[in-house]
Amino acid sequence: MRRALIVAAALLLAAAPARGQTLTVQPERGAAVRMGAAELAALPRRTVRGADHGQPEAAYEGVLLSDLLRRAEAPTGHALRGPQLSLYVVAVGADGYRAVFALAELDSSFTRRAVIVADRKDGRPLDAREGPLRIVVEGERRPARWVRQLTRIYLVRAPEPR
Ligand SMILES: Nc1nc2c(c(=O)[nH]1)N[C@H]1C(S)=C(S)[C@@H](COP(=O)(O)O)O[C@H]1N2
Ligand SMILES: [Mo]
Repeated sequence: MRRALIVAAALLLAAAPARGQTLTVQPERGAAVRMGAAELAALPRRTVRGADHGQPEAAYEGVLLSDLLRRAEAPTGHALRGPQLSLYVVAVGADGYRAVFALAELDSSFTRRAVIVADRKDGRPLDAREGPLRIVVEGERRPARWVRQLTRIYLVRAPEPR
């Protein structure tokens, strides 16, 4: 019995993807979409230069957050209009840290500034404190929304004011 339990636990661990390699994207409605290394690898790459607190400027590389959201049915480009402008995104780190972006802030039809989910810094994978995934915002003066150890993305609709 005990042996069977140990074997079962070992099998479960072996089947689990490497921790942190998956990102959960929760659409406004419906089931969450899990994105692993394969899904990320299929998207176009972008590089954003920026500096963390007291650090020299670095080249962060990854995929556009809006490309991930599009895969979770978020409206982009021409479809991001009217009532859809009340949508916002909550980026969550493994420690529960959260930062909010309006969906329009992430869309290349609204802004020139790329917001990426980075997996590399100066050509190397992000270290365990920063990654494996981190939000990086082009042109942002402070890195406070650069969520480290990014695990979840929520798409949320702002409530109607009362
Ligand atoms: N997951 C997570 N990401 C985070 C934070 C955090 O506490 N947890 N702090 C933010 C803030 S306030 C800053 S300034 C930058 C750099 O934080 P650091 O100096 O702790 O690396 O990361 C941002 N991303
Ligand atoms: Mo900060």
